[in-house]
Amino acid sequence: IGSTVLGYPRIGPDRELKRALERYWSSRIGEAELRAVARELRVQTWRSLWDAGLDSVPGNTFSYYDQVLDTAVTFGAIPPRFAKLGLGPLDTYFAMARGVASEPPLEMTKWFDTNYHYLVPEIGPDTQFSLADRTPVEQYREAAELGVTTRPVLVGPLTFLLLAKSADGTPESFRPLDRLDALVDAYAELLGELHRAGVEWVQLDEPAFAADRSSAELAALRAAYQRLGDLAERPKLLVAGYFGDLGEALEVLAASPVEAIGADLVAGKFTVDVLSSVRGLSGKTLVAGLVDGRNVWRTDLDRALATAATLLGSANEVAVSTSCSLLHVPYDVDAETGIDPQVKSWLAFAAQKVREVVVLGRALREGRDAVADELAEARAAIADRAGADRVRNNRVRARLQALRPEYTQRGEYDTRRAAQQKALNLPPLPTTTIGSFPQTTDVRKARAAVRAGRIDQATYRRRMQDEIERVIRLQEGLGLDVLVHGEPERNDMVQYFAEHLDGFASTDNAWVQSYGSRCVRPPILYGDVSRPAPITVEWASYAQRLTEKPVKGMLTGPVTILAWSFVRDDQPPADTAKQVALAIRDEVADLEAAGIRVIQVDEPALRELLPLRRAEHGDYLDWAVTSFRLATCGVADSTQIHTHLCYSEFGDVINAIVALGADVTSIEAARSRMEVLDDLNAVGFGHGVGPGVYDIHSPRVPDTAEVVDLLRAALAAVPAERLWVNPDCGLKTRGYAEVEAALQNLVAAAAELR
Ligand code: THG
Ligand code: ZN
Repeated sequence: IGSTVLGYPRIGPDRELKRALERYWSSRIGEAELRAVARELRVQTWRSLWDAGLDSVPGNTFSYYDQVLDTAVTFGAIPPRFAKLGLGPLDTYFAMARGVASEPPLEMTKWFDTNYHYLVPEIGPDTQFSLADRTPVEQYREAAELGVTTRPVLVGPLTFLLLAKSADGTPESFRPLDRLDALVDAYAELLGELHRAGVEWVQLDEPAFAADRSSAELAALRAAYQRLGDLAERPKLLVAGYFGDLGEALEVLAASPVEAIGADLVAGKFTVDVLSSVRGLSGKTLVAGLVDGRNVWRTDLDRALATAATLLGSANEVAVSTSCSLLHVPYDVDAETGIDPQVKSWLAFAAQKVREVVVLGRALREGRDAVADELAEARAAIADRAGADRVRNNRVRARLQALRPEYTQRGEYDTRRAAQQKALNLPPLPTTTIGSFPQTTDVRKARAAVRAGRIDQATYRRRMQDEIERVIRLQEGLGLDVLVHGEPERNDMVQYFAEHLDGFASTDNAWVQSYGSRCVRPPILYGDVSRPAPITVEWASYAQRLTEKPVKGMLTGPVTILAWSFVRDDQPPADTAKQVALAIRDEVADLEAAGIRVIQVDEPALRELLPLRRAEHGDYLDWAVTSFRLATCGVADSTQIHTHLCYSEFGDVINAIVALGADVTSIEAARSRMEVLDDLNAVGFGHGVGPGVYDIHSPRVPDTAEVVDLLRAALAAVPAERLWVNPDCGLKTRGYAEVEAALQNLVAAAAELR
């Protein structure tokens, strides 16, 4: 295999695929035009990987929406509710991804602990697996015609079934994994066709084994790869497990007939140490994931080579690769013109990482002298970063050293409650919103104009103030109790803070696919974090001056800021989180001093960063909770701290939610009929709670009776003194018409129950 990468971005260096998809969905272009854009992106990717000098180029890495959905379609796992629509193949595919008027889409959820989201296959006892689509074979041929030999990449059968859910109406005891034999038959058929098409290597991705797995699941892994390995006519198999240590699965794979194993040596902290003692590996190729596929830093090539050297005896061949697919990083550092040149020189995006892999491969094969210049350049960049002034801020470090236990302690909840009630004088069942109001075209235009220098700061400030005033008057008119300023000045809840904190760099073109056609531009957290000046105080106090009602200050929490950024790899994330927490703590203190009596610190990503291995949960939750408390515990008893969490399935973090200690926690609950309240009760949660009473992810307006109904359900679990009334998330992506109607009904429902 030599040198390779496990996968590549596909949205396009300029988000060409995003634009083509959105034009296709709105009928502005036809299928042929969309397919032409897709083909051009594939051709570009193959050419650039081939020209860069990779020994093995991954194939089938393109997807119109999602690779898990592709796998479902390849093997015919199309739920009957989509098959019966009678659409062509491409529109059936998009119906599964996005839904149609009559059918909701497949559920979407996070791809392991990344910021990518996949579509959850629905598998039942009757799902008929077959080789229903031959895209992997066709794309192999397409690349071959251009003179590029590719290694088709597929989601492996175990990971596919472990990520799937049971189709509605299947027996309680049914698990998608029960269908492994039937699915493996279909994989066997595909491997046969690929072999006949001339494919030498196929890559099967099994990241599901970087998480804790039962012995039954490990046995299933063994059986499946024995079965595929025993096929008489097949390509050679590379099984790649990434996002952590494979643990026992590594031994299972090493004992199987597959020819190569991909191991993540970046996220897999123990893998290097165990590789030499794994039996069965000596006859195989080890695809060593030495270049971080999930972060944006240049690789320390000397260290990577030293690691590779220790592996040489453990396998028949040591190939060099990325730790995982490069899907999770942006395309090209060279597309950034706004980043400080010094910081820029420390970065490697997908294109640069491909070159690093090639250099490592040549160093291993031809010796270091063959790539002496490249190694020297990398060494200089690594040294420059390690010694750079801009990375270290001694004041921040001293502050972190001097943390005392009382920084994360507050008064007793009952005392706080009484003080807050006195300060705020809220009615029972207080009503509020999560923070953001719809972003109008005017607001977006004003933000773009000030960035481009077309309007000056004073004009921009007046436009934002007008918008804030409009939103405050709207909330007063609706009769809400705790108001918000609406966040017109913010693009994204993480990007906004990153732009105002030292230690972060913002990018212009560094887009990463989040799901389907949607992308994010994570900021780059490169140095010690500090807050040069107050960030939100001006907006919040302007809003507060407009009204007698309390206005809630709105901040993003340290864990979420880390989760949605590229973070530094030169210190533990716990230290980085605490630095961010101190910056937020200062902002909280300034808001309080400016007369803001309710402050919300959002942590929608608390669940997202949870490690894949249970053994690591404790450590993570410990620093996550400490960081949140560090940010929020510096206030008087009379200041009310809120937090917002975006999901309702938080079984693994429920104790941490209690430990955050916020006075009021708003959570998603409408879709689960308030069941989360019972879960919170079960762990002794006794603070204020605002279970979302309507789902903002849909344009539907709930009527008053429906909200009353949900609130009655909530009152069965939570006493009226602790219950808040709010939607289940921010309103940024909605339109004013539906938001006004929904909030009117929400306020009416609270009034009725009062
Ligand atoms: N902010 C950040 N990261 C996130 C989320 C966020 N990661 C997880 C989750 N939320 C992902 N969800 C979305 C939802 C919408 C979009 C992206 C991720 C989206 N993006 C615009 C697009 O692709 O057109 C671009 C937005 C922009 O211009 O900045 O709609 O909330 N940081
Ligand atoms: Zn939310």
